[in-house]
Amino acid sequence: MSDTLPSVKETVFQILRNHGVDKVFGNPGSNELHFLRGFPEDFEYILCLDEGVVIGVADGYAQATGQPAFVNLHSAAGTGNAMGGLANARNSHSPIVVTAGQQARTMVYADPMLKNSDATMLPRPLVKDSFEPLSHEEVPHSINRALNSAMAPAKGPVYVSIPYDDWEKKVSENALQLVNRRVSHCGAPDKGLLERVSKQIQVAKSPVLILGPEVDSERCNALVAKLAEKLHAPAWVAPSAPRCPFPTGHRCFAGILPAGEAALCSHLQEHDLVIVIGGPVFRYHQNDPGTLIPDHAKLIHITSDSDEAARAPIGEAIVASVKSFVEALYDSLPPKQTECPSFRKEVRRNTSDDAVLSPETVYDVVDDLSPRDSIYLNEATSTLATLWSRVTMEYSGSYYFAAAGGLGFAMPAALGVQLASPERKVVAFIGDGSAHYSIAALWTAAKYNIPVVYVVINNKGYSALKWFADLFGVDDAVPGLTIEDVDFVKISEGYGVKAVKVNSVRDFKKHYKIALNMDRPFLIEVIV
Ligand code: TZD
Repeated sequence: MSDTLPSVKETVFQILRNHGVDKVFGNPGSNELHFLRGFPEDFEYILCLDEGVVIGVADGYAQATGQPAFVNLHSAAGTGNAMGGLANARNSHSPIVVTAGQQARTMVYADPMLKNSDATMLPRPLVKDSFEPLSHEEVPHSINRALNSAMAPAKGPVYVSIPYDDWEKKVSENALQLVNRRVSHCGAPDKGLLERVSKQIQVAKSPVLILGPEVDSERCNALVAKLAEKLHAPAWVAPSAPRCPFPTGHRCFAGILPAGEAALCSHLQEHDLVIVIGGPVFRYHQNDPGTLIPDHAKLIHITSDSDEAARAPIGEAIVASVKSFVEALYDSLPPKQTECPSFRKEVRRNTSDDAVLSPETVYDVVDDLSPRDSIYLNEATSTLATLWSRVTMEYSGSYYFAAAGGLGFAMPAALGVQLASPERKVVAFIGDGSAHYSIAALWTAAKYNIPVVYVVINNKGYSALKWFADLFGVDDAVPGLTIEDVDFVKISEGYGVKAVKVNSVRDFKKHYKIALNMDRPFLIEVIV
């Protein structure tokens, strides 16, 4: 019987097929070659030249599809290089299964080269869970468990370390049960709870919505826009936003909240009820001590993340499927008889050919020229607020930003997002500082011909840190904030991605138009 049983590897690929996985994002080493031998034809291996790039591409892919991305890294060293990316993936609730090759079971006693010591400890606390199977029999179980755990709310990365002499061994008959398992998640809102929350909202004089990334990952953007309209409530994007949960051209769009206690609270003064949907309460960045919400206001928090609910410092939290709960809530609310006011703030624009080339003009030109369903990633860190106030994002999955603030996300993640959404144009804004953390993503863009438009906004240094230095009142003689003499056109072309440098609005318009119509990656270095 055992002759007819499949190997660990065959069983694992069957489990992956059952979960809709058909890509492996990786960077190989000696511990992974047994896994890669005889790589199945219905899978694609996407080679990235650095593990930070691997995780970034997988993160973009997992977020844009909402499905698991499968990663294969090299032992402890590869995992180490991936840690910054894992911090982002954990915070963006990206369902990634990260596997890493372990040395052979028969040799680990000798502490050989490329042994991953304490493998399950290494990626913690940046993964939801981590396993190292105790026998080859347990490998398919661990992969199945990792896939299901990564997809369980709140989603997130899970790590599995696999000794390389396990792959060709036979599994037992019981392991075959794993290849067509399915785990589904659902939850109907509790009627009594819904009625109570609905009443609380109906008696509020001036409710306000604050929307987090889960609204976008659950594709509820249009639903929360209808909710804002029904409530006549302004809709703010929660601070430190990794995604765009609300159509920015909508009349209820109020903007993005600042990431400090006092500054955030100052925008809520007129409101007696704060409704936070699909995100933490709140993800601050600047240390700006103050009251959390106005004294006269109450807070209701709707999230699928029980940990997010547990650690919130204020208000009533409801742990539920955001989509089901908000749908039911919307239906429970009566319509108003008057017209919904507008909360949008218009900005002044000048995109004439001879205007000053600045982040503002770059985003205005981009907004004028890009297809309405374009997808943006931003890692030109001093321009985050500028993008939010100037670029229209109407659809779900229109924006991605490093959820833990770890640079090196956007350049590779743009590739994963583009692989997941070939029908939409993906544009990544990268600062001349951020570009270096995952620059090798350009090779993967060229190799697999992934037609992302990279716009490198070159202001010769770390502008966002200069802003922080001002905020902290630290001496402006802080070292290490300036970068000069880097030529991104040469670097990009060295990796195989055509590139151009522009110094004027006229040239930016010309090349951006060309880039939008290209079917291969392109990089525009904008000198501001
Ligand atoms: N290292 C990593 C991995 N993540 C970080 N967030 C930082 C360092 C610190 N950092 C920031 O938070 S913003 C920033 C740094 C170095 C400056 C990025 O410069 P840029 O963009 O050129 O990309 P701006 O627009 O000039 O700020």
